[in-house]
Amino acid sequence: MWLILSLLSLVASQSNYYNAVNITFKASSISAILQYQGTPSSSIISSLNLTIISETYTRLRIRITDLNSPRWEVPDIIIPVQAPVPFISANYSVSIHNSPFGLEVTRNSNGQQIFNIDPTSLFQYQNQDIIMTSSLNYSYNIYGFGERVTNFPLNPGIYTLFSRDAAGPYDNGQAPGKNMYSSQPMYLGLDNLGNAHGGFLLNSDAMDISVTSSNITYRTIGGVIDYFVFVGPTPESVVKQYQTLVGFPVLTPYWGLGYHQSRWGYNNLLALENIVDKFLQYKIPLDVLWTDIDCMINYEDFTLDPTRYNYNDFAAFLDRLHAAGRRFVPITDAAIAKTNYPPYNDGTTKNLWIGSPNHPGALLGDVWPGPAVYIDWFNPNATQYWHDQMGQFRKIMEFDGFWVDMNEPSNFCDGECGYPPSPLVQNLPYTPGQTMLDTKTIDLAGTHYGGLLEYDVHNMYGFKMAIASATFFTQVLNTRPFVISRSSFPSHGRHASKWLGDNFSQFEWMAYSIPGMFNFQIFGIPLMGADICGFNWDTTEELCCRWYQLGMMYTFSRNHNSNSSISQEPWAFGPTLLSVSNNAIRAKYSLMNYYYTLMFHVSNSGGTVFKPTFFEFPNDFRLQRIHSQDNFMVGGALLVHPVLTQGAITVDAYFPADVWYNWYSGKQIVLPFNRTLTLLAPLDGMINVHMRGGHIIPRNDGFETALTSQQLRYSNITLVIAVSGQGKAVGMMVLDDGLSVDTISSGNYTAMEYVYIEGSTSAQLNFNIIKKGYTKARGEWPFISQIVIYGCLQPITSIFNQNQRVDYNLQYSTNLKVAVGKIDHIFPDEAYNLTINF
Ligand SMILES: *[C@@H]1O[C@H](CO)[C@@H](O)[C@H](O)[C@H]1NC(C)=O
Ligand SMILES: *[C@@H]1O[C@H](CO)[C@@H](O)[C@H](O)[C@H]1NC(C)=O
Ligand SMILES: *[C@@H]1O[C@H](CO)[C@@H](O)[C@H](O)[C@H]1NC(C)=O
Ligand SMILES: *[C@@H]1O[C@H](CO)[C@@H](O)[C@H](O)[C@H]1NC(C)=O
Ligand SMILES: *[C@@H]1O[C@H](CO)[C@@H](O)[C@H](O)[C@H]1NC(C)=O
Ligand SMILES: *[C@@H]1O[C@H](CO)[C@@H](O)[C@H](O)[C@H]1NC(C)=O
Ligand SMILES: *[C@@H]1O[C@H](CO)[C@@H](O)[C@H](O)[C@H]1NC(C)=O
Ligand SMILES: *[C@@H]1O[C@H](CO)[C@@H](O)[C@H](O)[C@H]1NC(C)=O
Ligand SMILES: *[C@@H]1O[C@H](CO)[C@@H](O)[C@H](O)[C@H]1NC(C)=O
Ligand SMILES: *[C@@H]1O[C@H](CO)[C@@H](O)[C@H](O)[C@H]1NC(C)=O
Ligand SMILES: *[C@@H]1O[C@H](CO)[C@@H](O)[C@H](O)[C@H]1NC(C)=O
Ligand SMILES: CC(=O)N[C@H]1CO[C@H](CO)[C@@H](O)[C@@H]1O
Repeated sequence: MWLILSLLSLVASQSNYYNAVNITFKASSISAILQYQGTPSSSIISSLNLTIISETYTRLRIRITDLNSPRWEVPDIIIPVQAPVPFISANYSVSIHNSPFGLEVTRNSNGQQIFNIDPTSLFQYQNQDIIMTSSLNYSYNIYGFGERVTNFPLNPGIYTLFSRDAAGPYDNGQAPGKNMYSSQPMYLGLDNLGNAHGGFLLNSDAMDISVTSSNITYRTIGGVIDYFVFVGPTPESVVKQYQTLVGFPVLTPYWGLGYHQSRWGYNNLLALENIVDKFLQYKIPLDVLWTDIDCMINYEDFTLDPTRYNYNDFAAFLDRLHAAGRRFVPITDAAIAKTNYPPYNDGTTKNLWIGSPNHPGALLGDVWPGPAVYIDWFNPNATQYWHDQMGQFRKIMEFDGFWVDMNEPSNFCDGECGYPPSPLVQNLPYTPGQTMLDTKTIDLAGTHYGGLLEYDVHNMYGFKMAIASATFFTQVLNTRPFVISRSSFPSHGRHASKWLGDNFSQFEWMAYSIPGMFNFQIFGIPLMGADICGFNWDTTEELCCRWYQLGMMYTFSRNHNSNSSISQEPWAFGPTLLSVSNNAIRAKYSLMNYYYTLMFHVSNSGGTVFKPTFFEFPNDFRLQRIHSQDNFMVGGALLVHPVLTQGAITVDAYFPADVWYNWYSGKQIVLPFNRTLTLLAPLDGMINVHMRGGHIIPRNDGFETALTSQQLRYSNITLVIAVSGQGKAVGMMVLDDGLSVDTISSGNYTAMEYVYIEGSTSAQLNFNIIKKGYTKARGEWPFISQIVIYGCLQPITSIFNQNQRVDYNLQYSTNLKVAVGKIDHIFPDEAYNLTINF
C-alpha cells in the first residue's frame, strides 16, 4: 500500500532541497517530479524523475533519474520483472513527503522501517556528486558492501566501492578507503530481534558509503539512483530476494568442490609432473592442478613457453591428468601485451582496446609483460575475440576451467603510462576513498565503445571479463563453466566465481577469510575461498595445518602461493602437515554430495552455503556481533568452530540453542544452552564440526581411499541421521552428471528427500523422490550402504524394507548413543519406506 503525507510537510533543515510535485499513483507504480529548491548551479540537476515500482511482493524499486537528459545506467545486469505486483498486496508500504521530498518504506508484518529518506536529511543530486541517506529509526547491524577486509558486521565508518588491485589492509572505515578488487553495493541489515532487510544500489560508479548504527549514506560520482529494497524478513530470504534480481548462482561442476593445488612458481613441465607424482606417492586426493603466469612467454596471455613446457609433452601430460579424472586450470590476465603476436594484432585490427584520452589509439598500461592494452568489453566484438583467443589457446593447452586475474583492471602505472592524470580525475568534486582514482589502474577518461567512459564502467571490467570467459564454456564447449575471477560486480555469481585474492600467510588473514566468505555468499557467489596456507610471505607448518582444517570447509578449496614464498604443498613441512592436510581434504570429500546438494539448491533457488550461523539462528543476538565470525555453518546442518589463533589447542565454541552432535563421533554435546564450551582442538586433529539435530547428511563412503572426486562418484553413500528433540530428521541429496551446462533447465537431475520419524519401538525412514531426471551412469553411487543414527537411545534390532529384512551388521554404542546398521541393496534414488526396529 502507499500513502502521501502532503499535510505533514516539514521545514527543511537546509535551504537546498527538492519538492515532489505531480505525484501520480498507479496500481503498481508511483511517479513524481522532484524539483530543486535552492540556489541554482550548473552542477545541480534541477528536475528529477522519481519512479517507484512494486516489482515483487518482497522487493521495491526506487529510480531517481535526470528528468531532462539521460545519464549512464548499468545495462543488462538485473532480471527484469514481467509484471509488477499491485502495491495493495505487497509486503511493504510506501509514504512520500512532498515538501521537502522524503520517502519511507516499511515492512507490513511489523511496521518497521526498511528504507527512509528523511525530509530533513541532505539529498543532493549533482552531475558528479549524488548523496542519498537512508536513516532508520532503530539501530541494526550492517553486513556487506564489498570488497574489503573488515569486520562482520561493519563498524561505523566510510567504505569505498571502487575496484582496485590492493593487498588489504584491514578496512577500519577511516579515510583513505581500503577498497579492494570488487565492487558490491549490496547490504544486509539485521536488528537485534532478528528482523532482516536488504538494500542494493544498482550503480557502477565509484562511491563512498557511510555507515552508522542506524543509517547509510551513499555518495557516488555518477550514474543514477536505482535502488532496491528487500523486505526479508530473515537473512536467508533477503539473500534469495537479492539473487532473484541479479540471478541465481551458476552451478559448479562437481569437481569444482574438490581439492585444488596451485602455485606461482611451477615454472616448467617437470615441476608440474612432480607435483602430481607427489600427490600419488602420498595418496592425497587432487582434483585440479593450476598454473600461474609462469607458463607464459614473457607473461603474455594465451601463450605457453615451449622451452619450459614442450608442447607435445605438455599435451601428453594433460592427457594423463585427464585420464586419471583430474582437471587443469590456467591463469589469464586482464591486459594484452603490446607486442607483435596474434592476440594483440587481432584486437588491434578489430579496434577492441580501451582508447586513450591523451592521443589517438589505445590507452597504454604496464603489467607483467610490460606495455599492455585493455580490452573494451563493451565493444560488441570483444566476446567473439575472447572466445577466439581461448579457442586457439585450448589447442595447445586443454584446460577445463579458467582463472582470470588483474581485472580491476590492474596497472603498474597510475592512469596512462607516461601521462599525468586527466582533468576528469584531477577535478572531481568529490573523490571516493580520498585516493586518486587512477591509482594502480587506468585513467577514468579512457574511452569505450558507444561513447562510454572508464569513469562509469570501471567497476565492471572483471565482471565482463568473467562473463566472456564463462560463455566460452557454455557456448563454445557446451559444458558447465568453471571461472574464478579476482574482481566482481553484482550478478557475477550468475556466471562465475571468485577467490579472495592475494592473502598474507598470517593467522589474522586466515581469520578474515571467514567474513570474506560470508559477504560473497550474500552477493551471490557461493563458490569462494581464500588461498589455503596464505599467498604472500612464508607460511608456517602450524598456520598451514590450521588453514587446511578451515580451508577444506570453504566451498572452493585451493592451496596457492606467491613465487617468492617457501613451498606449502601438503608434504612441504613434515608428518604433521602431511596427515592434517590429507585428513582435512578427505573430510571435505566425505561431504562432497552434501556440498554439491547445497550448491545445487542455491543455483536452483538462491541462498547461501558457507553461512554466518545467525542465518540459521537469526534471533540469537550473540551470533550477530560477538560470535559473528568465529564460527560458521555449512548449509543448515553443520556448525564449524575453527582455530584462528596461533598456539591455541582449544577453541571456545559458542553453541546456539539446539541439539548438537560431534560430526565425527556422533557424541551429543551436553551444555546449558546459549553458552560457550571449550572444545579440544589439537593441531594434528580435525576441525571441530557439529551436526545439528533434525538433519540427515549423505556421506560419501569413498572418502578414505578416493584420489579424485570422480572416484567418489563410484562409491556408496552412508546416511548420517542426527535426531532432533522431537525424534525427527530430514535431508536431501541431488544427483546429476556434474558437468552438463543445462542440468537445471533440462531437469537432468534426481532430487531425493530422506525423512526419519521415530516412534517408541521403531522408526520410519522414508526415501521420497522429489524428481527423477538423472539416470545414473553405470556404477555411480551404487547403494546406501549403511544408516548411522546420532542420538539413538536404544540399539537397532532390525531394519526392514516392507517384509524383507535388509540389515546385516548392527552395532550400537551405549556411551555415544550412536546406532549403525549396514543395509543391503538399497539404492539412493529409489522410493522406500524402511522400518527401523529398536
Ligand atoms: C505537472 O502537471 C501539470 C498538469 O499536467 C503540468 O502542467 C506541469 O507541467 C507538470 N509539472 C512538471 C514539473 O512537469
Ligand atoms: C521517468 O522514468 C521512468 C523509468 O524510470 C520512465 O518510464 C518515465 O518515462 C520517465 N518519466 C519522464 C517524465 O521522463
Ligand atoms: C507477505 O505477506 C503475506 C500476507 O500478509 C504473508 O503471508 C507472507 O508470508 C509474506 N511474505 C513474506 C516473504 O514476508
Ligand atoms: C545518522 O546516524 C548518526 C549516528 O547515529 C547521526 O549522528 C546522524 O544524524 C544520522 N543521520 C541522519 C541523516 O539520520
Ligand atoms: C519508527 O517508524 C515506524 C514506521 O514509521 C513507526 O511506526 C514507529 O513508531 C517509529 N518508531 C519510533 C521510535 O519513532
Ligand atoms: C564487429 O565485427 C564485424 C565483422 O568483422 C564488423 O562488421 C563490425 O563493424 C564490427 N563492429 C565493431 C563495433 O567494431
Ligand atoms: C617472481 O616473479 C617475479 C615476476 O616475474 C620476478 O620478478 C621474481 O624474480 C620472481 N621471484 C622468484 C623468487 O622467482
Ligand atoms: C537462547 O537464546 C535464544 C536467543 O537469544 C533464546 O530465544 C532462547 O530462549 C535461549 N535459550 C535458553 C535456554 O536460554
Ligand atoms: C538431458 O535431458 C534431455 C531431455 O530433456 C536429453 O535430450 C539430454 O540428452 C539429457 N542430457 C544428458 C547429459 O543427460
Ligand atoms: C556398497 O554397498 C553394497 C550394498 O550394501 C555392498 O554390498 C558393497 O560391499 C558396498 N561397497 C563397498 C565398496 O563398500
Ligand atoms: C511410503 O509411505 C507413504 C505414506 O506414509 C506412501 O505414500 C508411500 O507410497 C510409501 N512408499 C513406498 C515406496 O512404499
Ligand atoms: C590481500 C588480501 O587482503 N587478500 C584477501 C585476504 O583475506 C580477506 C578476507 O578473506 C580477503 O577479503 C582479501 O581479499
